[in-house]
Amino acid sequence: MKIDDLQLKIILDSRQEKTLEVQMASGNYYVKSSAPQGKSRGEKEASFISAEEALEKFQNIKSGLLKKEFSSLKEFDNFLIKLDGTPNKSNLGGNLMLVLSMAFCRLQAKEEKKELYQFLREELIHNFPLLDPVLTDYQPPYFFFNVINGGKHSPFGPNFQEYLIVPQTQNSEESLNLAKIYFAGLKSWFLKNNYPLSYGDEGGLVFPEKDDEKPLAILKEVRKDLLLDDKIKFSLDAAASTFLKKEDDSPVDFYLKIINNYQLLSLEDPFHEDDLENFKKLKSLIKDQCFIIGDDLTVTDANLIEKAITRQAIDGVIIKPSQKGTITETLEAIGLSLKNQLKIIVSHRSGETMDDFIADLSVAANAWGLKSGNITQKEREIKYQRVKKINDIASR
Ligand code: 2PG
Ligand code: MG
Repeated sequence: MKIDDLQLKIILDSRQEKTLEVQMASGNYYVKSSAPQGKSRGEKEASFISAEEALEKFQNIKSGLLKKEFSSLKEFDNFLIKLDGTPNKSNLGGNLMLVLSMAFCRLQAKEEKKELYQFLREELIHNFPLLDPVLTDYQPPYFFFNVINGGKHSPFGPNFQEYLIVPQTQNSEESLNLAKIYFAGLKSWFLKNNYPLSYGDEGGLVFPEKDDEKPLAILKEVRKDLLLDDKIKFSLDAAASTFLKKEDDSPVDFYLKIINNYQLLSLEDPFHEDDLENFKKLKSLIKDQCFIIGDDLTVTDANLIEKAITRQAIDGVIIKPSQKGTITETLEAIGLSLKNQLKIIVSHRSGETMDDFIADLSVAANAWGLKSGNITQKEREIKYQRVKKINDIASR
């Protein structure tokens, strides 16, 4: 494929911070992609450069990209990786490389007259032929809605970053309806108990007290009042690197208590990202009672995921293209995870845009989950809605 036109501009994300949008055209086709940005970033994520710096870098590489003919996504991404020439993408910036890589996928899918999720599924199978017999149908992900924001995503409150509800249905419409009903119930509880309604970065409520367990007790009470005990489960992203050091005493017993008391479905990043030993310890103590998920621990990197698998430290991984910087490498991380029967949760970032690429990615990978914040923000709801639309297309 030959790119005929390529533009980069600065737009604002859901936090009103500057981020990147690429416009790419080939023949009759034209696409747009934009980059999300995280606040609780893993140490080993691809580098991130400022929007202004990205504009400058872009001007240097633009003519090279317009001159060349690319036969595949892999060739395009490898070209970018070579141009960057660093192990962590600190030259071109993971965010600049990602918008280009996502736009190329969208354009190639259009050229091949495929939906984006179909194109991504085929890329995955092409690179991992072993997955061909596994990825035969489309199974929509469970939605992980963030209803209380803490940690770095909130001005004050608990250390834990995300209190999530997971409706126990893969029917997107039903899941969205349950989220609406539940969140209305949670807001009523806040008002009744004289807590103000204010919102964190991902559209969930801010809980004003520095207490990690109380939000879970509230979630449980609301669920019971709404008679939804058998329809909704809870998950947690502790994002522990933001408040625990590797050498700190690890709160294993506290986690055992809350996993048990609230029957948590999954627990993401319970320890510091360098503390693989405690991931392993907790996992061995809880068996399959609750799934342990790596995010800052694994940063969508095939090597780090492999290491965590070897040490039996995780049951699943968060997949965020923005942690890695190209879609080819993101698909490598997904392929390896699927091959090893890890659960996959495809995830947004705390600073989001109207790009719904991750929805297609979650369907392409038959991901177990899609984590896209709360439906109170349009940048987050659009991803859940896209999965719903894909289900309609796929079932036609
Ligand atoms: C996370 C993410 C998204 P951030 O830790 O899972 O929820 O947060 O984008 O701020 O890194
Ligand atoms: Mg996380």
